[in-house]
Amino acid sequence: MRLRSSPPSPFGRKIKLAARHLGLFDSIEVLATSTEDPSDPVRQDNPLGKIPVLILDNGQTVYDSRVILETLDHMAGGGRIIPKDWNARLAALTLQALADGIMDASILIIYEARMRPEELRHEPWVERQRDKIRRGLKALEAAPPSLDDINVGNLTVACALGYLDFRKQVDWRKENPGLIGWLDAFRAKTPAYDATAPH
Ligand SMILES: N[C@@H](CCC(=O)N[C@@H](CS)C(=O)NCC(=O)O)C(=O)O
Repeated sequence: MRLRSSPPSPFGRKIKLAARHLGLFDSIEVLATSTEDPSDPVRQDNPLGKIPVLILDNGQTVYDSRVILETLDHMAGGGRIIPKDWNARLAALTLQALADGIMDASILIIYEARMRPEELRHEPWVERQRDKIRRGLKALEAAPPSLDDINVGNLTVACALGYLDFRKQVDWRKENPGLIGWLDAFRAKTPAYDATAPH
């Protein structure tokens, strides 16, 4: 299989982390991708021009990160990172949605600075995105996710915190110190976390 991604992408990291955790990473070739280059083939594989995209051995393209994680879980036998039990599944998928939302808001802050000319930047809109991140982190700090099993929920939370460490949209270590121990415990349990750090 081939994975279109880029080293800083937190959504791409979800896939690399899960693939390593599931023992599938050796069967994936990572293709360096630029979403900003109009000639990059990613736009043929995903009309939205977003990464990650997984290209299966039969040529089928799979996106977005949630669907790719579903695919990897299926390939690994099912029930490995997406619980089979309905209540546990709902909790893990909802947690993933929250952490994905934190990453979406974090990326929009970066794009505001990177894509928009300075005179068109709108600070209240950036602050609105920061508020989403802060509310999400507060909810996570109030009820840190279980680490009994690595699943799509807690691995996405770890990727979101890692992205904030990398780009520093908010200083979560200062504002949400209750999550520091949580991330340390996740890292200790999941060596693939450090191996997939953004750069
Ligand atoms: N919902 C998507 C979000 C993916 C996403 O936002 N990827 C970013 C890079 S981390 C991207 O491709 N941005 C380029 C663009 O929005 O044009 C997923 O879960 O895969």
